[in-house]
Amino acid sequence: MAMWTPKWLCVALAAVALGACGKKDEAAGPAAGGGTAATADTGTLNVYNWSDYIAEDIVPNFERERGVRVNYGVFDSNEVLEAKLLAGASGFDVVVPGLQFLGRQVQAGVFQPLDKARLKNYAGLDPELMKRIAVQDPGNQYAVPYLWGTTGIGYNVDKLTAAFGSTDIAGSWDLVFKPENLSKMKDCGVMFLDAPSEVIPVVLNYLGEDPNSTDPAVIEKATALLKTLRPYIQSFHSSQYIDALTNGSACLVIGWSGDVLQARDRADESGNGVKVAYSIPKEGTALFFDMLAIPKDAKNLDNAYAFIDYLLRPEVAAANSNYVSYPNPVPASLPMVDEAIRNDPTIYPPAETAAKLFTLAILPPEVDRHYTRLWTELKTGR
Ligand code: N2P
Repeated sequence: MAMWTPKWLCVALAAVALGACGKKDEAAGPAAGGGTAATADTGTLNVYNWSDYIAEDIVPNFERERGVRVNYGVFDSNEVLEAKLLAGASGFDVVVPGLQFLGRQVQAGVFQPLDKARLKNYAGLDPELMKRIAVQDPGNQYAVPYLWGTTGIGYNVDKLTAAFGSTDIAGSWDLVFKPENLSKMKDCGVMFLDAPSEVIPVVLNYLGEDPNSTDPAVIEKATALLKTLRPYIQSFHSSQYIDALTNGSACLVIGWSGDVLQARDRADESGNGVKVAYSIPKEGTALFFDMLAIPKDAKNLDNAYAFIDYLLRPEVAAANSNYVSYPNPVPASLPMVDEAIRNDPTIYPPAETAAKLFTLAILPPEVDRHYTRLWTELKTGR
């Protein structure tokens, strides 16, 4: 099997669990039993996934092949998904939390263990990646990876050049986190992800702190900095920035890699002359893994497994990566992934960039509450 998982992934995940890389996965046990009882699927499947996160023909193709109707809902934040899952009876059969959120939701009893015997494409998942993911989902019991990526800077090439003479400054978080720089972009539209769970760690990392610190005094250093930037931030939103970058109504965002690249592609295709680019700043940033999981009370288990298995087919995974510009976890898909994507260092970061990427840790509830309070204060300008 072609090994595509770069060594740096080990470095990134080792940041949250030292020693996990390169060792036998001691936490891995036998495949978890997900219950083999017959299910009474209703001929439907209820999927709740991130917006702008699937190639447009995947769901219709699956519906045709399987003869089911898919109710496909979208969200744009882990926080929103988590609120629904923790409230219970979500009605979803397949959901896609970020790994660190999944870890906490597993502890809260939200998911059923996956019966890997029902996923014939499970063996095609990259074993190195799975070992690394097992740091937060021991034994890979509850989820399989869907897609992954980074949190970085999206920008309008011409507006940035007009303000700074070149786009070089996009190589550093200084562009966003120094008020004197951000203020120069205010008039053309600055948007931040509405995701405290990612933006706060990214700021802490920029400040030279542990991005996963649980120390309230350390965490408040990040929000103190963010408050100095607040006058220059037009809005906080985790999906509208794609359109805003595309049509030129935003010129600088903290956003997710594939989303910014989709904006770039949409602008190119529209011929509107807007040039969008994405940067992974040199100080490093967060690496995320979004995970496919089945809630405990899912009603359409057979369809849920069939859908997850479908997504793991190499040709489907490749089509997905080609469309959304996020890497997938199926090595056999790689030859079918467009060269422009495979060779894009902002999608598949080279080792020196990757060494600076960090993984987000599972936050204890009290830290999460602190994040939420600080974030509300920031957004409301208190
Ligand atoms: C898709 C964003 C998914 C990446 N629009 C964040 N987990």
